[in-house]
Amino acid sequence: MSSKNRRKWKSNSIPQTKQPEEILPQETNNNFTQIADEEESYRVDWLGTFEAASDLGLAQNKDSISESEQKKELSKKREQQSEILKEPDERVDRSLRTAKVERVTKETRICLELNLDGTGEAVIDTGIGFFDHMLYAVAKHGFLDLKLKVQGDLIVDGHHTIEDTGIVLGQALKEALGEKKGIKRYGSCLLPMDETLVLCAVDFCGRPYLNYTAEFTAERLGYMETEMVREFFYAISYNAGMNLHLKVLDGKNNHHIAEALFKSFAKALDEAKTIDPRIEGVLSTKGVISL
Ligand SMILES: [Mn+2]
Repeated sequence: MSSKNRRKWKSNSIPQTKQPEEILPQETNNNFTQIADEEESYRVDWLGTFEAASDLGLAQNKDSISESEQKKELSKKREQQSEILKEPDERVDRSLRTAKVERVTKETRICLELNLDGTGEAVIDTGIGFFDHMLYAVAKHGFLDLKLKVQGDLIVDGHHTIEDTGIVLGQALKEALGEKKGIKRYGSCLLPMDETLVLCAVDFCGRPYLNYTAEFTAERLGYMETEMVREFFYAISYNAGMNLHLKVLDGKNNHHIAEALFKSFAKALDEAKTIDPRIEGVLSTKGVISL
């Protein structure tokens, strides 16, 4: 667009001083004769651009044979690359990063099997429906294979069942991660769920820490007390030896808030546990992440 036309365009796009009826043409037919010279040159300017574009299209058609050959070559290369990526990395043996933890107390009896390099396949039965719903979300979005059976003293309440499940899942995470060689170590996620927005950041640094900011207006969700969400994450962070930050930035619906907390945790966890082939040994200037 020429500078003259740009000025014209600019002045036309600020119509505050004119009433709509003054701007709109009285007739809707394409009466070009009513258009001022300046407007005409503007149209011609753009027509020229369209012509140039179609010329380009014709030129591309002339080279269509070599272009299709190029495309073929590119898709062949991509295929080769995906074959290479299918080859198992020696550090990502999918049967290696697993753990099985059994824990029996007078309050709970827990059996948990975990595979960090899973597909999200899970069989979960804690006796608390809403808690199961949350843990299925963690397995799915964290790409964890999880088998979990909990028999807790639900006759008292859900406290021991949820807290002890957090302890066992934390222990399993720690065991499955082992020396943490090659893992990204840090992970974070900003997870939306309708009106709710939750931030989660984790570091598998070996040091336990929980920073949790969430408020619920409901006392319970199904048979799960909302105050137990914090207890669960506290137990995980202390038993896995991880920094865990969870912050509800926005939210109204209690179900959304809880679910977004668990899902953001799953996503952050998935990132942190992922093996990055660029990392030799552990990702730490100390050369070791405390266990
Ligand atoms: Mn839900």
